Parts: sequence; structure tokens; C-alpha cells
Amino acid sequence: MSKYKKDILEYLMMHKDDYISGQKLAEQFNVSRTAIWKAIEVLKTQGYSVESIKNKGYRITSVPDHWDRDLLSYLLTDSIFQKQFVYEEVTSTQTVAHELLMEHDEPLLILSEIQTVGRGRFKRPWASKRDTGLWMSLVLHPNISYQQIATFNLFISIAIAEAIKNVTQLEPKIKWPNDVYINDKKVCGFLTEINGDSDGVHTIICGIGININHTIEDFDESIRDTATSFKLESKKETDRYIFIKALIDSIEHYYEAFLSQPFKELKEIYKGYSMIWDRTLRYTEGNKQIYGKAVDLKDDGVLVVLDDTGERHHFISADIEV
Ligand code: BT5
Repeated sequence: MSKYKKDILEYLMMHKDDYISGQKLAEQFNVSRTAIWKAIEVLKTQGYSVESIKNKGYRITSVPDHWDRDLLSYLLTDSIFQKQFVYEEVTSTQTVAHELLMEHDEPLLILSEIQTVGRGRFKRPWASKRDTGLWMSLVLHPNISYQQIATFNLFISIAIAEAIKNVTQLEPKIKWPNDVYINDKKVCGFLTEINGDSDGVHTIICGIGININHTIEDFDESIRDTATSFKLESKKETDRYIFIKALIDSIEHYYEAFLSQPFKELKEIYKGYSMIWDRTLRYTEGNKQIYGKAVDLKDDGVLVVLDDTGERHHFISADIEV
């Protein structure tokens, strides 16, 4: 692999609308024009389309549809996630994240093209087909109390919903506590795991799964009626790089808010995205199961549900059937 590929990729991406001559690139990186040509060939074999016009130069016209760590690193230049790990295949990005955080103190981003044992909450399976979605774990080191972590999922849900809305112009809805739906079907699930001790929470490992370019056949029979993707809803492909960039920006923004603002300041935004208000739904938490309507979301993230008899129930994390 050409050792100049990353530098040349970054330079061409920075000047995406211009043609850059081989001579200019050679001078920029102080290498021969042959070295530049070789690096361009490597980019092409990795799925980049590079237009090359005599007397004008090179221009990137499209990027690969698989995850390329160099492109990701370029897009996330200003991000807090400077350590990125990109895999072709893993069991679960959560499992990898738990291993990696033992050796790294900084925020981590772990991304895989496919997960063979993707997992949801309570060890439920998470379907993670190749090239279609975004299967990612983020590791953060907040140093907060156990009480404060209770609202993390609420901030993250807004971040995800907002990124989906901005990129796809679809109408994502948050299903408390950890799903995002479009048109009553699940497009995203996430789960938050923590490491801590008696001083509080030191590490958050947040795993996010989002269905992007799935066709209906890409979903197993078992979730075909309940799952959806951006493509199924918008009838067009979404560029996964544009989306991941928007998602990370949004997560960083709302993570900052999580650390500095009480949830009550964002409650109205959250409620605006929420799909569970004014609907009688089935709530299950442990052995408890009731039918009721969500009537309040407390500042600490606890959901208050009123059943048919007028009794109030408090949930910290429940499965809700829509
Ligand atoms: C979740 O669990 O929704 C959290 C999913 C988190 C997945 C990410 S992917 C990256 C990271 N690495 C991992 O291994 N996991 C995280 P839960 O609320 O328990 O929902 C699981 C249920 O969603 C399953 O029982 C299925 O019914 C359904 N499901 C599974 N795969 C799906 C998919 N791709 N799209 C929509 N629904 C799905």
C-alpha cells in the first residue's frame, strides 16, 4: 500500500471541487510524480473514483461504499474521537470496545462493516448486515455520578434523531428509552454500558446500530415487519460517510450538553421527537407489565405512565410495544 495514500486522499478531499495536478501533489509532499500516480492507483483499487484529466490533474468524484479508515480519519479531524478502529468483521463492536478501553484513556470510536454477534439489550440479537448500516461503539470518559448517567440515553436519542432528520429529511421519532423509529418501524437501537466504581461512572460504552441502505430482503423474516432503513423510507441511498459525520457532530454536541446542562432544559426538544405520548401502549419492565399512557418524563429520565385505572407507574427502562 502506498504510504502517501492518506496524505493525498486528505489533500484531494480538501480541494474536492478542484483538479490538482500531479506536479502540485508531488511538490506538496516532496515525492516523485510516480509515487503520486501509485497512490492514486491505490485509492482507485480501494473504491475511490478519481478523475484524471491531462493538463488539469486529479479530482475525487466519489468515495467507496465501505468504511475506509483514512477517509473516516479525515472527516473526523476536529472530532473528540481521534482514536478510530475500523474493522471488516467483528463479533460485536461493544465487545471490541470493552477490550480496547483497557489500553486507551481517550475517547474511542469502533466501527465494523459487519457484526457476527451484534447484541441488543438483555443479550437480544442485533442484525448487522454487511455494507448496509452503521454498527458502531463509542467510548467516553465522563467522570460523573451514577445519578447523572440516568439521562445520558435521552441526550443521545436526540442526537441520533436530529442527525437522521438533517441528513435524510425523514421524520425520526424517539421511542423511549433507546430506540429511534421512522413510520412506526425501528431504524436504530442503541445501548449504553458503563464502567465505574464507588466514586462514580468513569467510562461509557455506547453501541449504536442504524439501518441505512437495507432493502426489505436484507432483514431476516423475524424483523421484516418491525424494522426499517433510511432507504426503505426515503427510496434513495444515503451516503454513509455524510451520515456518520453528521451523527458524530450531533453526538459531540449533545454529549457536551449532557455534561453541562440539566436534562430539563432539553425536555421539550425530546418530547417533540418522542413517539409515545398520548398513546395507550404496553410497558414491560422485569416481571411487571401494564397498559397505559406516558404522561410525564421526569428531569432524572424516569417515565411516568398512567394505566386505565388511573394508577401511576414509574419506569427507568422498559420495553414498549407500539
Ligand atoms: C437495541 O436493543 O435496540 C440495541 C441495539 C444496539 C446495536 C449496536 S450495533 C453496534 C453495537 N454493537 C453491538 O453488538 N450492539 C450495538 P433492544 O432494545 O434489546 O432491541 C433488540 C431487538 O431489536 C431484537 O430483539 C429484534 O427484535 C430487533 N432488531 C434486531 N436487529 C435489528 C435491526 N437491525 N433493525 C431493527 N430491529 C432489530
